[in-house]
Amino acid sequence: MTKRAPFIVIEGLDRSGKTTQIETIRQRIQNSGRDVVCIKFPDRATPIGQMIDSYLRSQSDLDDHVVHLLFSANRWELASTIISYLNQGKIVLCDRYAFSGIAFSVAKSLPTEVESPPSDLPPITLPWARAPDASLPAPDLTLFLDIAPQVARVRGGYGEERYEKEDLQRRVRSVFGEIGREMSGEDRKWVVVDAGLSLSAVSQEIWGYVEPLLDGLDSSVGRLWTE
Ligand code: DGP
Repeated sequence: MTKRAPFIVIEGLDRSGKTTQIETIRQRIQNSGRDVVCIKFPDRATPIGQMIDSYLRSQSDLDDHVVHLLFSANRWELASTIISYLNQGKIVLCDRYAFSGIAFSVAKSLPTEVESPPSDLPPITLPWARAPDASLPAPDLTLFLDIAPQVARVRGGYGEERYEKEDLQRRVRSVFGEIGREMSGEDRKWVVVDAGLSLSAVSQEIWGYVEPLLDGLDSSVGRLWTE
């Protein structure tokens, strides 16, 4: 049986250096002679992605539950493409995935220092947030680039988008921590990388996790949260 390629996800807070690291890994994989495809979520090019883009740039307002389902639908739009790349032997490097979906949506429902107006709708909990993404293609490795929000802010400042605020990023980080505790196990499919280190130290550490997967896997692509 021919092997399939690995599915590798990079997660992290805004300004954690994901984009730079993904480009470095992409080049190293390519230099090793393998095929690699980069995917980024949200994919703002699809019709659903355009709704998300307008929301993120505060050009439209949507209920948090609706936004959550749009982000999930955006991932489902590309689910079969991801599986087909992997089966063709193309390594998929993915910038954000379902874990960002959970982290950002649950974080918005956590209590804040400033009291928010009461809502008729229930807060978004972890099990509720996970449900629409269950059965999506499961990554073989997720690298979480961890950085303290105050360090990320100093690095280059947050931009103009809706979620780029230190207080929210702090809550997002704590939900990522919870997801990480659930996901970490013997299989090393979830790895926390200290993104506060130098670019070269971070990319060297990442490469140590990526390299063993490059020759492919015998198993078929897994499904998220089905066991
Ligand atoms: P990026 O293009 O990586 O800067 O992501 C845009 C913003 O969208 C960023 O603040 C993180 C947020 N985000 C990414 N994925 C999701 C998701 O699935 N759900 C929610 N609510 N936010 C997300």
